[in-house]
Formats: sequence, structure tokens, C-alpha cells
Amino acid sequence: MAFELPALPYASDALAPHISAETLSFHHGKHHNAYVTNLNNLVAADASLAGKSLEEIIRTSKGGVFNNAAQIWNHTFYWHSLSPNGGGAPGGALGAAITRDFGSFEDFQKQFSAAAAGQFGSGWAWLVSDSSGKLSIRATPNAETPLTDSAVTALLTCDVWEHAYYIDYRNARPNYIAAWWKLVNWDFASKNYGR
Ligand code: MN3
Repeated sequence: MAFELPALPYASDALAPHISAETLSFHHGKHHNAYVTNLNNLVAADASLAGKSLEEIIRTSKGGVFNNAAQIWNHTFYWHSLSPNGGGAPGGALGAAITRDFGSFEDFQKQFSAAAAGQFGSGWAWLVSDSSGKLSIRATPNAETPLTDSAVTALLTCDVWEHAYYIDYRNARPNYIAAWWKLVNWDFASKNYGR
């Protein structure tokens, strides 16, 4: 069973003007798709990977197999972290936990933006929760993902690889991060928080 590129959860022009259809066509149609093609080639060449789920491969592999598998998972999670109807601040249990653990929503935004802007080179910024519901921010390099840490659950991510923003924002990563806040899918994050 080959892995497949998941469809975007919205139309490719739905995130404009914050993220353009051209960015999504390259980011989803070329980058994300290439990780799927690469992983399928690697799995076809290694019988020990046959029949494993994407999550199992991510949790048990290293090198190119890990990188491509984790990038498939990270990108699917990223598409769902965005919504044409996103932005604003969350209510409910997640909103209360953000205020409790970061002081205020504005303080959380500042800390998350700093983690995303400060990640050296390629990588990701994440909002994660531990099993008690305590929130924290992580930045991971390259394909690294909170999925490999059984102590936390990922709630939300921002892709800070240059391919995520170079078409729309060139070298100005902070401008892309500012746009990302206008698209954040708090319903998805709240569902992942599960409380
Ligand atoms: Mn990417």
C-alpha cells in the first residue's frame, strides 16, 4: 500500500492574500508531494518497512526514511493548522490554558512568534500539550516532530522552511508569521487539545 498525498482541506486560493495559491501549489503540489514519492520509493526498497503506518515509520526510523515520513506528517498537520476562517484567539479550555500557561494570549503570541522567527534554518514551531494539559512551545529543526515525543501532543504548527514563505514574503519570515496568525485554525488546535 503506497502512501498518498492528502488533499488540502480547502481550495488552493482559499488562504489568499495571506498565503497565495502559487505558494500552496508549490508547497503542497511539489514539496509535500515529493516527500510522499520519496517515502514510497524508500519503502519499496526496504522490506522491513512494508505494512507499517506512517506514524510507526516516523517513530522507528532515522535518516532519509524518517525525514520524508516526518515531513509528510508535519505538512498534513500544518495544512489543518490553517483555515480560511481562522485567526483571532481561541475560547474554551484551550483559551483558558493559554492564559494560564503564558500569562495572556498576547504573551503567547509573542513567545510563539519568537520561536518561529528564531528557528535557525529550516524547521517548525509548535504548540504542544503534556498529558496534564500544560501547554508549551517548541521549535524543531528540519523534519523533527513532536510526534516522536510520547510525553506531548501537538496542537498546532507553523512551517518556517523558506519554501513556506519565499514566494509571498521573500526573506521576511516575520511577515509570513504575522500572516500565519490570521489563518490559525483554533478549532483544529482545540480538537487536538481534547479537553
Ligand atoms: Mn514545508
